[in-house]
Amino acid sequence: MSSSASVANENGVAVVTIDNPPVNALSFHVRKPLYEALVALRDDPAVSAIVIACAGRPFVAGADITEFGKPVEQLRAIVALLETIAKPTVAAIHGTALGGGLELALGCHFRVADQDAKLGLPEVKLGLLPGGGGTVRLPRLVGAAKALGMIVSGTPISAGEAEAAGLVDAVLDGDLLAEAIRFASEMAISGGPFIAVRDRNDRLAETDLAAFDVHAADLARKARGLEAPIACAGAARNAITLPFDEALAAERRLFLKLVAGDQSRAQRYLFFAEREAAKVPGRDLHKRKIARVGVIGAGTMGGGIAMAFANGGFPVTLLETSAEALQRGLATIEKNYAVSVSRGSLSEEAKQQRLGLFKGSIDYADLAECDLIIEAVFEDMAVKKDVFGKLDAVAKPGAILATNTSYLDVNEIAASISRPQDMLGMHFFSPANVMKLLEIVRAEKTAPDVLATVVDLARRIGKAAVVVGVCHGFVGNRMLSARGAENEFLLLEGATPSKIDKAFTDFGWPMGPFQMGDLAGLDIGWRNRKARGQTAVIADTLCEQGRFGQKTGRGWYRYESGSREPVADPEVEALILAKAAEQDVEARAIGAEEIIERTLYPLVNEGARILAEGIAARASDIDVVWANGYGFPVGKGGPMFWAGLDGAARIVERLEYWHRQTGRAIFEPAPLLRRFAEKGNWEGVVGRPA
Ligand code: 3H9
Repeated sequence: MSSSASVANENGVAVVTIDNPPVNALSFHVRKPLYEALVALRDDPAVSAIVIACAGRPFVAGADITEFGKPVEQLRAIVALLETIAKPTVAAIHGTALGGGLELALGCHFRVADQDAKLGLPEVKLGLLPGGGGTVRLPRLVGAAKALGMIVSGTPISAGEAEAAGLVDAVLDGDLLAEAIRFASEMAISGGPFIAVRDRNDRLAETDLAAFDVHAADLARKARGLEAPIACAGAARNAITLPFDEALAAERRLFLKLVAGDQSRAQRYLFFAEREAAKVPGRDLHKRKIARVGVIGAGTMGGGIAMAFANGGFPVTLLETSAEALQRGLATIEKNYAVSVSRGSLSEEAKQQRLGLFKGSIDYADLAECDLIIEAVFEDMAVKKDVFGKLDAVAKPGAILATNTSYLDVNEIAASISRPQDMLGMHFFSPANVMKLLEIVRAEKTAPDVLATVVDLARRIGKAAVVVGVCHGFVGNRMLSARGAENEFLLLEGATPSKIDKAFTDFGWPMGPFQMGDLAGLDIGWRNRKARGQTAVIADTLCEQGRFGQKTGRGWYRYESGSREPVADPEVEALILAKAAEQDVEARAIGAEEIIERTLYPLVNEGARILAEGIAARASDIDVVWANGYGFPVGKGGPMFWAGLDGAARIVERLEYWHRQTGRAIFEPAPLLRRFAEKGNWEGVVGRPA
């Protein structure tokens, strides 16, 4: 018997244990012995019941994602085999049962779980649908509506919720395996009947198909060009309308189509890219202990950062300059948690628990007990240096000091304190308690163990962390500038904000640059431009007119009172025409393709420069930044992955074309991009970091 799937006999109950670290993925070397073991146990008269359990941290976390593209048929065969077994079969679930792992459990007659278990079908996040029968079996247990929500969102549910929905038969206290064996033994003694999930049709019969279709259509609208959510909904519908075997065959066809497609390839790439980004030099070093976190500034950013840590279970000291500002900040935090409670995403108990982790202060001395202190004060070098001077005086030796800056030179701040080795940048994205991206800015003198500690900590609070070097705007905002550099020219030449935004949403972005500008506030960019001595003829005029975006009800668009829906504004269009006339620019029709070429190709180009400079260690790190912080469509993998899909040679050719047309440096192809075009992939061009 293979060590990856072993069998023990406990008084007639066979226990099959899958042991395939780190997450018990159903790799080929697990599937084969598992199948063989189940055949033997089915035919063994000495076995009265079978428990499937897992060693290590989770139950099975799914099919082995690295094996896609190779035959995966056996998982379906294992589940089908389970359904031919006449004796009771029980899945004992601890940790997570995800994807193919939950599908394996759905092949069993019963599922028992410990209190902390989570169950889900996250395949949609990999651009797939559950391909091991999940779309056909889950609705039979939890009902079509609940299954649709789980399959299309990919979000796992807790053991308690699974029990209430009928997915789990019992949530067990104590030693899960011992209790699962007892459960299986009792079932064997009861004599059954043991009905396979495929034969349980009562929940399906209750389905309101019209309501299902309304819900599915709503989900399809939100899919923004992604194929997987639509395929997921279609497969769940088949479970209601088709006989079991036909629905199963349709699921298989859909799975094979998706797994061979570019979108799933991109999303699987991003899955591994996020994990790769955490692999930084020094990651095996001893990490500094972080028991309490300090946050300076209780405004939108500081409050969000403090919540992100409290959500991860860390006690937080929140510092402000006055009792009033502190009270305001704490009240906002409480209000934010209350909104989560009212939406049902947080329990009242959890809210109280999180609020209990906050300690407010207006005295820097209180930060002395913190192991990590993050300042989130006004974005101004002198103000930041002043804060760090005070921190330097009170922080305990070895405490990590971080600045949450979007643009400022972290080396310069580090040079102003006595312990630059303990300092780095932590660039959170607003709202910091929601947005997944965290750019961790490594300064010249940041100690390797400080970097490793913060990367590890970031994962513990659920962030997608990417280490970046010091430059203006780091990876994300620097590339964002490149993306927006042509916006004003496009407008002057005849495009409108709505037209450009539509080209972006058609591409798969959640919103275009003008809508995003209105949401973020146009005054931020204006202030930034003024500080750098730059101008933008149209955007500057809008700001001079007090049009700062949604917050003033007018920006690139108009907003009806209380609405966030952008409405094209003839005043803005007139302003654009007037500015074009002033500059003698003749309007012409500008198509979506040109818009993409002049905005997204410079984005890729800047990414190549960033790679060449070592500001990002890998092309995939850049993609993690863009997919998690800026809404780059995940089905295209991020700008650098997309450059490969769209053809780097073509991008270089078009950049050269626009360079010839405009003479603008933004279009001059980066040498690394040219090499990528020749070699065909970034790995061959930049290699992997040390
Ligand atoms: C599926 O099941 C399809 C079926 O429906 C149909 C088939 C016919 N495969 O995330 P972590 C690696 S699709 C291979 O850092 P955590 C991961 O890369 C699958 N490798 O740990 C990492 O490697 P490394 C549906 C996998 O504790 C290491 O394990 N299932 C897989 O933070 C540790 O991972 C999913 O989508 C895998 N399935 O989180 C679940 N999963 O150390 C995907 C992980 O070299 N997995 N690895 O960097 C997860 O969501 C998280 O890994 C999990 C643990 C929550 C399980």
